[in-house]
Amino acid sequence: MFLVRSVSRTPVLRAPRRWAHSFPQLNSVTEHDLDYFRKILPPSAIITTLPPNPSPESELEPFNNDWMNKYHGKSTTVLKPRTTKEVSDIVKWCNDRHIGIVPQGGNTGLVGGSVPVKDELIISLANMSKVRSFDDVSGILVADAGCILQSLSDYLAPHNYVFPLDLGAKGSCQIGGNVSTNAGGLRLLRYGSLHGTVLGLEVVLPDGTVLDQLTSLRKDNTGYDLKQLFIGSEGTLGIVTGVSILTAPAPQATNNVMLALPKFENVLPLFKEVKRQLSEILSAFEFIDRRVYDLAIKHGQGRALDAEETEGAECFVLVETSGGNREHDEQKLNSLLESLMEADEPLINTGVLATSPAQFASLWAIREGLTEAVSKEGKPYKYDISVPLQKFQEVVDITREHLRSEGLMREGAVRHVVGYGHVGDGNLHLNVVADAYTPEVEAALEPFVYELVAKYNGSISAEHGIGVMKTHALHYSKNAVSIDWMKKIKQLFDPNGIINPGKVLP
Ligand code: FAD
Ligand code: 2HG
Ligand code: ZN
Repeated sequence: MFLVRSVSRTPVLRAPRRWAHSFPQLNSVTEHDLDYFRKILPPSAIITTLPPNPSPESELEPFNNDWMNKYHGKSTTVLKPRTTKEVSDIVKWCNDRHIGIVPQGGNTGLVGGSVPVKDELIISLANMSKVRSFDDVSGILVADAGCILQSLSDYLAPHNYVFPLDLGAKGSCQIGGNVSTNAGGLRLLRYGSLHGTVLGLEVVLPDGTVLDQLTSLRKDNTGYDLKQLFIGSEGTLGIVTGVSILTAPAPQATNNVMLALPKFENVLPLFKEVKRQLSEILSAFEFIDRRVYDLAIKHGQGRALDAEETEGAECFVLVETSGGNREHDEQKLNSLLESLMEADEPLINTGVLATSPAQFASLWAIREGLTEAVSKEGKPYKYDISVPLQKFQEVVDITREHLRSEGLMREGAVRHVVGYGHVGDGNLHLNVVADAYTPEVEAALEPFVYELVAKYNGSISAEHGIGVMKTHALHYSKNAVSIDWMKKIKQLFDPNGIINPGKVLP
């Protein structure tokens, strides 16, 4: 077992909590603004609770509340433009009138970035969902920002290409939202980050200007690469309306296997061995601790493994291979499993190899269903962190012990502290599942978790972003000079502070 010890608190990290982030002086949407929006949009593209024809509040609810139902906005109006020109006209109007705007994709973000802090206007990209072009020689896809990730994967399948990003929210999240959060997901190990695969963007800037950088070139070293600024800036610098992205040839064979490990200490030697033996065909290496596996099964995510397959397992690793030759790949995977099982001191108890597409999907359903499972179990506090791989379990155990010492590991407060994530990318999802979001639990977790991460020189946000949740904690992962330059860039692009106010920057 890991040594559970309390965290030494370095005074330099004890900056005061800055809950009240700077929020610019902005105006609310009025009937006068609606008169203008009605001139450029059809009635079906406007949802508003303002007179003279107010929609019921319930129609605004899905836009005002985030996926976790943790963050709540008070917007009166959602607009759903269909073209870049419409987005540009709306943004220009709002900039002139100093009206705050929240760009919204699928609203699956996990840091409160996609809903208003106050009553900002919501611009939903849902009506911009067309594929603009696809080149089946280069694999370059150009699509509207509102395309849903799953629909892009479905579009590519008959062309024998795959999207270089995959994540559990693929049925709702949009490519514009993915780019704006620089989503990592389940395929990063194989295809790398969006900073590499996105080739060009079309962005409506905060003054309404359209920045057209929708190039389809693999190589283009002509000056500053502005598109990189928008990848991961969470809608604080502009609204992404189009994306050009390099997709990948579909693998001819995919396999997966769920490995049950007797102890966490085996995960790292296992990762080394799996990489060594599978080399180029390894496409995912995902970690699931025992507690969260049990929650997934309890809440119906995937089919449970047999009791003898899970007995004595402290954690699981889902390994996926994707390659060009089925026979060759299966041979490699089988010989990996044989060598793991026959070792003098085996790193695994068992390995459950999918032998049909249904089993393949079921193993992935367990992993992809973890987020849903913890949400069904209670109210999750999510810490999406990068820490050295050796520290994964320690972070989970230390956090649990800390909550226990605070008297919070009890009914009515915290039910579970679990860990899962992308071992291959050094990204742990620490989830603290509570009965309710309360100031008491939050005060016990923050800045405790952030200090722990900083102690390991980690990142307080590996892939979900900062949103509204972590603005006050940005300094744990970025120094003062970096934050200062981020603020200067924000000021340059958005001097009136209208685009996604209150997000990312303290
Ligand atoms: P939204 O939630 O609508 O918005 C997210 C942010 O981007 C907001 O700040 C918003 O203002 C901004 N934004 C959205 N669209 C635009 C646009 N067109 N232009 C400018 N700004 C925009 N994340 C991962 O990284 N990896 C995962 O594996 C992963 N798995 C998930 C699994 C589940 C079940 C859920 C619920 C979430 C998961 N997420 C994951 C988080 C989330 O799905 C991603 O952050 C996703 O990229 C958000 O896309 P979206 O369209 O829902 O964006
Ligand atoms: C995942 O990897 C997502 O499944 C969500 O990034 C993580 O639920 C979470 O905390
Ligand atoms: Zn993740």
